[in-house]
Amino acid sequence: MSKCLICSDNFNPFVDFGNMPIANAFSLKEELFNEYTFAMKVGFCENCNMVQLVEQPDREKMFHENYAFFSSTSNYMINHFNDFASSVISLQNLNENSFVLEVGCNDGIMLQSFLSNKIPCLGIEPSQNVANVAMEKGIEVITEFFDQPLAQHISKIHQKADAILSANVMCHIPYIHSIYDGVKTLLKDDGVFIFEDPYLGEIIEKTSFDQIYDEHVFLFSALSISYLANVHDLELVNVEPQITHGGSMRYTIAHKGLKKVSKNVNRLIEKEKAIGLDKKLAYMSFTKSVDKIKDDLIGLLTRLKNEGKKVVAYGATSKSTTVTNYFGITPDLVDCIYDTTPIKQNKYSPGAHIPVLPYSQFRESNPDYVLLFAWNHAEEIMKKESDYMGKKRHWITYIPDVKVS
Ligand code: JHZ
Ligand code: SAH
Repeated sequence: MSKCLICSDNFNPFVDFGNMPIANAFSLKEELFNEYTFAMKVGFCENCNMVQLVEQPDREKMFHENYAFFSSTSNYMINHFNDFASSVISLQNLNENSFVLEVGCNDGIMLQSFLSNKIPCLGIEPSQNVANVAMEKGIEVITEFFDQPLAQHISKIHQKADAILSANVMCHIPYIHSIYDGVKTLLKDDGVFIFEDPYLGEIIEKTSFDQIYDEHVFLFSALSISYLANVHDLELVNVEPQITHGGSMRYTIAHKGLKKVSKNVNRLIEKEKAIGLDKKLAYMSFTKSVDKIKDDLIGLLTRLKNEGKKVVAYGATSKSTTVTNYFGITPDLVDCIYDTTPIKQNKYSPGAHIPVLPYSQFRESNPDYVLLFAWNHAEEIMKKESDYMGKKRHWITYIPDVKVS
């Protein structure tokens, strides 16, 4: 039995992925024999409906001065965050007297839009290397982990916030109660806390099991977020689905009773109950679907190897750490992974030890098949590579099921 991080109730895990390394710990050859691993199991709390990792590595093992994920590697995501910022500017009528805080601003992909609109803003980003990129853009950044004590400190040196924003960060934080206490402290009476994360409903529907890795402590739904907000005298007032990261949800939270609650909130909660996200059963069949993808993908890769085909992968994503380690995909089946991120290149993927090579070498490698680990960016990537792939090279995707195209 494990204790729920939200309500302290007991729960049992519904899936066990075995021992997993840190998803973004790309290693040099000499570091390969000293890899940290943790037991990756996921459970569902029947009391508060939160889906969560049973065990999490310490935050310093994941977020530090060599953090490997830089947000601005996708042009689509740059536009997405520019649109996100514009929607907040009009929702809250922001101007040069306002104040915006972003938790986990990474390389400044979203705050750069506030900066160019001359709206005062502050980023909180504990990973020094990505924070440096944001600071080089002229953005003010505190390079610490956000929590209640830091919120208290910020409230002494800044006015309260008209908007507290966050993308793909809230689901990374096991000490989430401290974050919500911090939000309660820092948010103006008419302020909004808006965040987005991969959405549980989409993960179950698409069997996108690879959204589960060390950094993703929680898989949120409207059910679990409304419970959490309520505990902190806050309220879920809007929900807006996003297509990013394979299907995300943007949640808007305000002080309880101070803003009108959109009809979308209840509609989504009812839909979640209708598809059974509040019952154990949905999670049991999810595990079976994951194992079907495993059998199909390993079967395909093994057949291609026996036929002497060259298979490479595209995008050394965090998600691929779960895929390669749970499925047992080694350099035997996939030669290497091409990626545009310099800090990942000429290193080995966590656990599976597949070489990660610079994207600039992708085309000369002349593969027969390309396994798309960055499937969430499929539209952007397939468009970019369509001339090169032509008719004689094929993409392999595996969410929601294994497909060759
Ligand atoms: P991508 C990360 O997940 C980690 P990951 C984190 N936990 C999270 O929640 C989300 O981001 C937000 C490369 N690439 O976005 C760049 C190309 O090579 O799916 C990246 O290494 N060529 C914070 O790691 C990777 O693929 C391209 O054209 O699963 C994409 O990683 C493009 C578009 C990307 O996130
Ligand atoms: N918002 C960006 C970055 C997501 S990566 C995007 O959507 O692309 C997740 C980021 O959260 C990392 O840069 C990590 O350093 C940061 N992070 C993790 N814990 C945090 C905390 N407690 N406070 C602030 N940032 C945190």
